[in-house]
Amino acid sequence: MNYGHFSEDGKEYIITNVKTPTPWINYIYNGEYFSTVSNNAGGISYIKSPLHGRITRYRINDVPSDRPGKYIYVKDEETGKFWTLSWQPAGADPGAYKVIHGLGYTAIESLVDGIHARVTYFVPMNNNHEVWNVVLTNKSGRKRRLSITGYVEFALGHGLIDLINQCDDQHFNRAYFDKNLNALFATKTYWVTETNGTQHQENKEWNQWAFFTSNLRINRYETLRERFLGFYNSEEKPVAITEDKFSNSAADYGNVVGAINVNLELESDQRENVIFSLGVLPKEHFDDKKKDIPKIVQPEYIEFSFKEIVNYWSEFLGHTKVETPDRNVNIFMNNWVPYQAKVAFDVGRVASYYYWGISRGYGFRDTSQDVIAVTIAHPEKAKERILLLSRQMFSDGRVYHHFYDDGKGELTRHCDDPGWYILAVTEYIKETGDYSILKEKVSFVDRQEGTVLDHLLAVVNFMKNNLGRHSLPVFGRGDWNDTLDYIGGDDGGESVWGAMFYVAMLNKLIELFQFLKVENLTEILKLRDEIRRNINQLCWDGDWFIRAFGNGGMVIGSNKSKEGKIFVNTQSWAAISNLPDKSKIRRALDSVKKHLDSEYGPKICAPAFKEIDPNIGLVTRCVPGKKENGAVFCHPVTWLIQAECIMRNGERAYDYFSKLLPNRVDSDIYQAEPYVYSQYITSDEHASPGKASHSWQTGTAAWMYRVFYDYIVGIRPDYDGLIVDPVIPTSWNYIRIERIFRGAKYIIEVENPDKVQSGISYILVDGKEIEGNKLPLTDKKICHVKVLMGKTIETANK
Ligand code: IFM
Repeated sequence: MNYGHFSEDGKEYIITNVKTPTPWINYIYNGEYFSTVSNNAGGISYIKSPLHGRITRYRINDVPSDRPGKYIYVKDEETGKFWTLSWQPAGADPGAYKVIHGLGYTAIESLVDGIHARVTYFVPMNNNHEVWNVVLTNKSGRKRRLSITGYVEFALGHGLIDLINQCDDQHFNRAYFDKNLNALFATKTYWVTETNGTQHQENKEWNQWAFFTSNLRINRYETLRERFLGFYNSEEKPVAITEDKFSNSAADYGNVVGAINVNLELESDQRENVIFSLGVLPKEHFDDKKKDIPKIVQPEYIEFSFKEIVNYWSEFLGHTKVETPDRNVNIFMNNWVPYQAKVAFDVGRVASYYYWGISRGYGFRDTSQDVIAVTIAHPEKAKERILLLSRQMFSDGRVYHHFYDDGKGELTRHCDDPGWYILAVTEYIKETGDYSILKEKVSFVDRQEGTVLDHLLAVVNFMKNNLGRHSLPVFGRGDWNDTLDYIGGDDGGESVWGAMFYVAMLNKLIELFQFLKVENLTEILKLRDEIRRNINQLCWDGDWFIRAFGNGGMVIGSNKSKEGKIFVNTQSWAAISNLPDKSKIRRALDSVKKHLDSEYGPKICAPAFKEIDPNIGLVTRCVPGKKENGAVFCHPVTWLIQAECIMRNGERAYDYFSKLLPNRVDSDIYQAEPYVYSQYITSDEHASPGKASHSWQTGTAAWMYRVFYDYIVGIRPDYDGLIVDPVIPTSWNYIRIERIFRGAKYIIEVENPDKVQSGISYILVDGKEIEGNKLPLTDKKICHVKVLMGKTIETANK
């Protein structure tokens, strides 16, 4: 069934059938204040951290799902009929609603009982609150008297404690209404700042006051959930609405809510603005700041802040633009993929409909990879994140596998984590030319002094000290694949992907050091060459590379294995790590096509594990066809696409790329949002193939963004210029790219009259032919580039 479509300009996804198979959400935030909003107005709000700064509740995995949220009830004072401005929880006919998810905002339109409404949810750039901007138009042909109620359920503080210790936590909740400020306030006089559930009772209070206000005079209010909903009721029929019962009293205990009620009369065809605003003020500045609350619900401010947020996204997205013959691709690559990548970076992958933001903090590996989503447009943010990552590293190169904003982290033994730091730093420098970051001082966890360069060298040291029997990386508690967590039992086997990854990251570091003419690279070169040699000599299985060595010579990912015979990552990274034997790489990638590709895209491994193997790990305990056990895991598909581009196979790269486009599969099968990538798509080894899950917070977006621009249209940064190296399907006769790089906008027009997949005949920069395929750095603001694809120049295969 069709639930929606992109707007003409691709900047909005318009949901025309709000009964979507799962909540289809969007993120509205300013970097400190975050809010998720689904097509039915469900979602959470938090300040800075979904764990420690939870403002509102969201009932996890409850029924009905996707509740509560940011609800607005409208009641006709004469007839008593009421409804919500989102279909859930108390909407009329779903056909009366339309949802527009935009870049930085969500709007819900409805026409119920002759009242047209458009409520736009967004978070202003510079104030920590969310706006629910309602425009109501009376289309009923008669005068109407309406009662309008905004409603939220508060959590107030630590999200996990709110779930597991509500019985005691509720004794610290307070809420009251301030008539002068026309605002309801709520807080908690107790705050747990430990990351996990704990018995430790801290001697402090939540550092925020939540507020909920409106631009119209609030006549009635409610502060307790049981009083608003009624005890055996839900948000569908709150007694406060059905029976017009608001207690207008404060709460000093219990499940605290914010329900604020305003009245509005509308003549026929009259249009009016009702603004609700939910936000927080730090307690430290509460007395000073609270007097400004009435200002942030004034229509002029709302209009100004909305423009600001729209401009923010347009500036971010303006750094890369593409026009290909495929409109759908253009929509994703100009808007939704970089948008998703930035959201994942900002949210730190911790909060979504699937991830509740209460269990794990930032992942070191995920966070490092997310850096590549922002180096182009917001390099200062990338740098900030690199420095944050640096502080999670020990002087021997080990890093916290995940960490929290309170400075706590967990040390695990994943073999890959520290290596991703090299990716983040080198990509940042390539993009910006900011070599000074290498000298930036930043402490290790266990040592005060250190520079970013010291951290990079510590990673090399970690790699050197983490080699096992075959001089390949000791697996530890996993590599990129978290579910290969018991390979080799507790001692850890060896990761072949990890070996390729080490080689790839060492290559990046060597490239940087050689560019900087650093002397004496012998040690690093020796380490890289040794691992590379071992991969070549020990890990080739005949048609592909094996995945791992376990205990007692056990091999994982071999043709001789009963299950999990072939894994995608050890084939794609053979290319990415630039192994010398190209025929093996070609053959390995052909094996992927043959054994892993499917209707829904290439699978992570096959056949999926059906028998539990405690010597391999969690992957074998997962149902076949889901997650790491043989699903189409989208993140590694981006590397496969990169690998095919490296091997000059534009057709195949594009085929994989197209298969993963989120709106390709019928939504009744796919179920997740069709405008963003999901972590995985259930594969044909499961009874419900094609079902996507864990949308939004996946590394797929950052990588797909970069692999598309860097390797398919092929414009990628290098230390001294911009490489031009498109690898495209033969059906693309033309591409136009705009790319901002080191202060200049490169407008690049690529023609492909001979229908080749790769190769360049000539490149003209501002009318002059250049040698090679690297656009030089320029002082100009705009640089016009013409590229004719063909077969003359041997393009740099980096
Ligand atoms: O690589 C991991 C990631 O860090 C978290 N999600 C699952 C991926 C694969 O196991």
